[in-house]
Amino acid sequence: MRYAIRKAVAWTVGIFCAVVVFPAVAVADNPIVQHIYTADPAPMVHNGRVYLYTGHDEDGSTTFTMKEWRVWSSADMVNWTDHGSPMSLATFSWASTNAWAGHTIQRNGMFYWYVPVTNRATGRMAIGVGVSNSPTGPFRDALGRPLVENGEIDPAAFIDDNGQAYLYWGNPNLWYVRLNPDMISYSGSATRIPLTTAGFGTRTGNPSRPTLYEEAPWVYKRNGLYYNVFAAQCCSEFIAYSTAPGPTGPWTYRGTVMPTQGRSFTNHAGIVDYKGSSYFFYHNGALPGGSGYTRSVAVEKFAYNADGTIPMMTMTTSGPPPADTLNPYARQEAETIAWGSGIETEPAGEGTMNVGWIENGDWIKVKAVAFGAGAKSFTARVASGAGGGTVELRLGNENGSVVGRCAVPGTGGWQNWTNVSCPVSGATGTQELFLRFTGGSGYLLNMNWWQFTS
Ligand code: FUB
Repeated sequence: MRYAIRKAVAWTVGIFCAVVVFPAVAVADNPIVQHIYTADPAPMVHNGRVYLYTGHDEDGSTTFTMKEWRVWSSADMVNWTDHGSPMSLATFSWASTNAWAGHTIQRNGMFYWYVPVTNRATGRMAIGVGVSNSPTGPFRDALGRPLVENGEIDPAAFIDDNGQAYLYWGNPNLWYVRLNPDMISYSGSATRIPLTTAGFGTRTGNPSRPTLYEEAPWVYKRNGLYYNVFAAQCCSEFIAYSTAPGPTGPWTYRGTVMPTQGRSFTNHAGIVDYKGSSYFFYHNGALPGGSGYTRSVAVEKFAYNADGTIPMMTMTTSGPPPADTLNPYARQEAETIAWGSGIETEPAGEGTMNVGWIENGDWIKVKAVAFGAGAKSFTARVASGAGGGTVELRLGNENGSVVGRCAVPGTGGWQNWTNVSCPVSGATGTQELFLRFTGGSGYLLNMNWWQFTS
């Protein structure tokens, strides 16, 4: 996957150079993550950050091979921090396979992550719930058994203004239960939402499924109106939505949010408001090797129409503009990335994640870096079980002007961390910063975090 992505980036740059004759080109920022395949986005805003919960399509997956879930976060919608995998099939002792599309919600300082998995004992899909006191986990199995089980998938939780919480899920049906305030039990029984064509649109050519509703409900409330954004029709899916005056309906079909597009035959929606704008998350097969089973999460910024309807959106490779700037004078995780070429990540021995498997020519782009009057020096937390290398600090693109060069020595181990520093000159204003790694052959170094001084 690393080789393929690096080749694709080189191809992109080559094409741009040929067409617009610019020597330097900023690559696209969708999909959000480049070093692994991600699917089934579930964004959540908490304490000024967007947390993004995703599935993980394994490299080479040909049939939804998914073993873990992943967490990412951002303060600006363009640079995303990799928080690794705080929940996997192993979290649920009763689950066997299929770490599919989940949803995380916060209540009373706790975070509840509802996920569909196969129940080993029954062989059916069931909904489990992970719980943590942190949005980035680790999550533990709240119940030691499924919360609900009826062979259907794709849970989405919603807490109404009066405190009543609901869990929606389903394919081929659409179900809900009323969750209790503890969020891990419910009152009453699972109720089926009537799938009428007035409520969910008309599907042709499939008499057993007369409405467009397929799976992946995403339910929220805005200005007193309840929205259910869902994956429609199969296959390929598109994203559609319905609205209702209450959390359980009656629903009215409102049309398409995102038409069928891209190389994935599924799609999966998540919507949040953040720093004054609205954002629509989805997935496609946009990375090299991408397909319906090797998907990638992407995001678009949008504005509701004045009447509350959602405008139709198409997939872009550019993604949204930065919602904020990034402060280079605060410590930044190396795994906070707008676009990574050739790199991978792993849990760092001293905490958080680190960037690793760095080879000559690999690079990381960080967007909207607010240097202001100018940076004077750069410090990075690095390790190398080989001979080390150089971190080049470039502006604008990976071949852009060099404002600093930091030599990294061998440290005797890939998790033997040390700080290296170097002077910086010419880094002013708000820039796209590229950390470009150079050196000999093989893996050069790992990086845990970096920070400039002014
Ligand atoms: O990722 C596995 C399944 O594909 C999800 O549960 C569905 O929503 C579809 O995206």
